[in-house]
Amino acid sequence: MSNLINYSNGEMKTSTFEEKMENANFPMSDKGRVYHVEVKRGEVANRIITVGDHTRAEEFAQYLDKDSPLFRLSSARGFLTITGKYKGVPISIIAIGMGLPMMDFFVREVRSVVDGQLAIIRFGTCGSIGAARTGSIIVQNAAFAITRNYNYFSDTEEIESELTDEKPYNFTKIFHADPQLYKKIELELINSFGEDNVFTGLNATCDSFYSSQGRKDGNFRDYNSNLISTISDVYPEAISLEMEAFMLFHLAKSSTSLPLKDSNNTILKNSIKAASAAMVVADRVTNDFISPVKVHDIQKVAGKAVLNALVDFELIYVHPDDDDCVWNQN
Ligand code: R1P
Repeated sequence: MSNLINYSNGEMKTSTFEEKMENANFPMSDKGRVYHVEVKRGEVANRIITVGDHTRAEEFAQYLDKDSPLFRLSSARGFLTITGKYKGVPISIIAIGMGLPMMDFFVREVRSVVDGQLAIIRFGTCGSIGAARTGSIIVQNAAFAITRNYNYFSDTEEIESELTDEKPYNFTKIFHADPQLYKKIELELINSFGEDNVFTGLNATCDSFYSSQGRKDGNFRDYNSNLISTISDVYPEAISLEMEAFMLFHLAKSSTSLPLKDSNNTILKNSIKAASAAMVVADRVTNDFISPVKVHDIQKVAGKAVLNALVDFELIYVHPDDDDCVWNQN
């Protein structure tokens, strides 16, 4: 690990909080570091795999080229950025923790420090509400969000739902993954796991692991006993539940052309290409939950598949590949 630049133990320790933050609108330090992910220009590649937990990020990072520098930055807010090369192509693996806001922090802050297009693949874990059993993989080619309708719970007394038009959970419209990117991932995963173990379909991103995924918890009034069947009524094609993919697809769809222009100065829309896949850890049909050993076995194979898909995905406009980039610093 001699080429490891470990900011946790090195000169950049707690850098963000020692650096003066400027611009309350979009806080950035005087050294160019963003407020929560703490990266600056040259520390993140245009091709990114994002995961929930740090262990998964480290497992995937084992596949990065051994003869290239490996950059690591662990932020005070729980983001872990690992940047190196895979098959000679710059790649970042970024662990973001859980939930919609963490995906929002990550996508916006990283977007602000990288020039050109971003290709972002999420590889996560999910629950299955369809035919996929634990240990199989779901390629999430589209997602909608289920959010708790907080107003519904404002009454301290029991709510008679018949007396109100409000519903306890809101469903958004569907947002889509980039078709080329998700098909590359699907192909790589099928090659690795076999056709019977890879499912492709619509995902529900929920703002709670518990209430808005229909889990029962007697300590709270959640009004969610019919939620899983409501999902099937509203979106019968939904096959998985997790907590981030919708925000990724939504922000990719909302991304502007900045900083993209083609050689004729034509403005190009949507600088972010996004896709998502997840291993099934919780089977909400049979109530089975995966073993930790199986999670690591699957991650090892899936990590390689996702990396292969990502380096094979063409990006026309990328960050200047100069000496300021961590993957060029020995
Ligand atoms: C909940 O246990 C977490 O696991 C899933 C959910 O989306 C949520 O973040 O994904 P990750 O394993 O990627 O975190």
